[in-house]
Amino acid sequence: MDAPAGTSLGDVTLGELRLAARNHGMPLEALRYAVTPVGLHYLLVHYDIPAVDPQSWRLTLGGAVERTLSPSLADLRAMPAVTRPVTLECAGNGRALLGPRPVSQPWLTEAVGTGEWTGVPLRVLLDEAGLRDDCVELLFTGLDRGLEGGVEQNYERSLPRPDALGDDAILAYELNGEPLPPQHGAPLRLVMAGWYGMAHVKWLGTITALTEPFRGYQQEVGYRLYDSEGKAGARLTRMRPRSLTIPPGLPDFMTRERFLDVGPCRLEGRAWSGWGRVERVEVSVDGGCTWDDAQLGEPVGDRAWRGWSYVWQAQVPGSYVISSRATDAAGHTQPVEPPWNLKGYANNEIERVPVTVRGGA
Ligand SMILES: Nc1nc2c(c(=O)[nH]1)N[C@H]1C(S)=C(S)[C@@H](COP(=O)(O)O)O[C@H]1N2
Ligand SMILES: [Mo]
Repeated sequence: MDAPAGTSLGDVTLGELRLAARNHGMPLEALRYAVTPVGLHYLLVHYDIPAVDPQSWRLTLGGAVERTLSPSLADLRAMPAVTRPVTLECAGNGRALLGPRPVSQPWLTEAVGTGEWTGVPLRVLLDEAGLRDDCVELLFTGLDRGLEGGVEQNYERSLPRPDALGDDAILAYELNGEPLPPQHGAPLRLVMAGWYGMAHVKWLGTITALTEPFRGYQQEVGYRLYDSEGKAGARLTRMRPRSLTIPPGLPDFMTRERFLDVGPCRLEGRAWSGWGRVERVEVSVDGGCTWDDAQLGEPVGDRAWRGWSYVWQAQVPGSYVISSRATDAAGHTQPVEPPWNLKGYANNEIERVPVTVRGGA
């Protein structure tokens, strides 16, 4: 079979390994924490972490506004603040499970985490600057710079005006009660609760009110679902539903296969969706042939994951595949067959956790 350009049917390449060694996932056992400890939160950095001096740093908010603003970090900290637990997932999560494999950061399923973000609602700052009537989008430009697809660029993305003015947009300067660490966007990042990771621009330098839609790389080329002819289609916005299980039992060092003993096994996990509250999680222990409802916990927040649990009576030694499947309030659920697309985005296929149940002592 011929794989499309930019994909691979073989082993992970050195280029993918280089990215994977820089950008780590959340070890899935960390699903046990309602709020992910900072060092366990997944990490994705397109270029380099920029050197930013928080003392001299200022945010510039300009373009189609009545007043250009350039607040310091102290100015922003003096403004009204909100704190919100938000589940963040990379749009490329699940990419390496696709065949052929789109060659980029080779995520399996662990590009997720839930942070407690503190900052100024973006609307507060936009109101202070006064958006002109002809402003249609807000552009968020990071201080990090690199080359991608042959284009030298700062990482930057825009939001439509109504989304930027909504409750989900926060200019965050703290994560889990501490100043942002360098890798997560210090001193200031955008948090766009419910949206895939690419929208949450880190290391903010400028915000520009635009009178025309932004046509830069991360909007036009990146973060779109490509059709079979390789034409860029829909832009990615909110996260599709996904449920993951805390890996049960003991892992094998190299294969990561799980080993359990015969008897009751309490399965636990967390599920989220950017389209609404998770209303249902089902569990299967036979590779998706039969499903049972899990018990749901309270969501950690209105834009954060929700815990679930299920007691499995593992009575017969042998091989099993554990799966869980989330359904959200909007009726979206998870597919068995991954929705293949050229850049490997939004693959929320149902997880498969192979386990071996061992008999007697
Ligand atoms: N400035 C900047 N912002 C960025 C990125 C980046 O490379 N540069 N990566 C984006 C992507 S693709 C993701 S998934 C999230 C990751 O956020 P985290 O590293 O804090 O988990 O940040 C987004 N914001
Ligand atoms: Mo991402």
